[in-house]
Amino acid sequence: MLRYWTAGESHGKTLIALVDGFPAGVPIEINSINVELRRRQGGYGRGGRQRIEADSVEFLTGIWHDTTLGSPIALQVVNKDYKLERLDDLVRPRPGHGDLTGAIKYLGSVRGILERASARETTVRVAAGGLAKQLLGEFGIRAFGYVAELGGIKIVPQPGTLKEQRKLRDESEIYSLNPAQDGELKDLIDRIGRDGDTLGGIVEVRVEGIPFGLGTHAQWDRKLDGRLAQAVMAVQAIKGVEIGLGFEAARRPGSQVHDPIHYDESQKNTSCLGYTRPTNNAGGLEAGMTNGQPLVVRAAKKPISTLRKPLESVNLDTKAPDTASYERSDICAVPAASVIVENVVAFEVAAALIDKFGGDSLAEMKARYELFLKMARER
Ligand code: EPS
Repeated sequence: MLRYWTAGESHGKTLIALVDGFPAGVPIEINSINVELRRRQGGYGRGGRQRIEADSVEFLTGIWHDTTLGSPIALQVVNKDYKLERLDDLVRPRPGHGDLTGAIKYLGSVRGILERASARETTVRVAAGGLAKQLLGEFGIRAFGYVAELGGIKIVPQPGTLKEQRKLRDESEIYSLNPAQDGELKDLIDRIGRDGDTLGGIVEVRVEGIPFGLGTHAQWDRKLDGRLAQAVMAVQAIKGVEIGLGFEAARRPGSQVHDPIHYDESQKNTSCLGYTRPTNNAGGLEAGMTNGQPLVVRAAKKPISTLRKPLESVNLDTKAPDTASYERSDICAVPAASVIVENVVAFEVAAALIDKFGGDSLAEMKARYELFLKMARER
């Protein structure tokens, strides 16, 4: 069973993830995880914090000669902007952040809540996902995230192969599949920023090369769609998760939702095992199991809740009406969310892969994976 926990505060000394259940024998290439971390820091609309940080991961345990041992992997990303001891408390909670709810629930300070509720914590979720992606890569599985909509503007994706689309996304400062729309979106972010406001958006993640049969129909807490929804919904500021057509499926008759099943012998050696589908409205999941089609997950991110032109709030000490506190923040972190959601999805897919093919060593997993494909083709 692959799982992880994180620890750390936004302006504390460090951020930590403890990854448990990762198989032995997986070669780890640290640079590609650092590339992910730097991508998470970027994208148009970020604030001053990212000019201070230069995130890079350090593995503390579980890896020897750049290869996993099968023992727990502790990793950390150190905060350059460590100043927690010097920061004051906030008395005017920000609507939308955890300030009010957390201070009441824990009978304590707002600072003590916001430091942990902050999306800075996603740094180590991306590092854990980056680790998981190295396992997925051994099976030809690739996760790819991008921004699909920003501030209510739909981005028209440019078609292409995964490689071509990756290039497009990496050219876009919005991390979208249409860099030609960057200008319009950057103008919108600038205008909203000048107004002291913030913007949200929708990110999409596609996972290709995923085999049949990850997840299960048999029990609610092991259905892969349920696990993905929890992992993605638990990313800071995410308010909605869709798989495949998502909410749109509810608006159409069944004949325009379900993906017909065909068989094409020439595709027998691809992840669909020959069972082609002219559409992928199910987003690669039927009855909680992968169906050999690409997985498609979408997430809605609300705008950042720290507004330079603050909303109404109250002073927690006097209970008098006031405006919410403002601290340095981002105008838009939707591009970063596409990196974060890509990596949390990758982690859940890796966990499901281990559930199906065993998690002691990569060599055993590969042998069982090949055996399963052979048996499934003969089914
Ligand atoms: C965040 C507030 C800002 C963001 C932060 C999330 O941090 P700071 O208060 O240091 O300016 O930049 O996100 C990150 C630091 C990050 O690395 O993503 C918040 O309050 O949630």
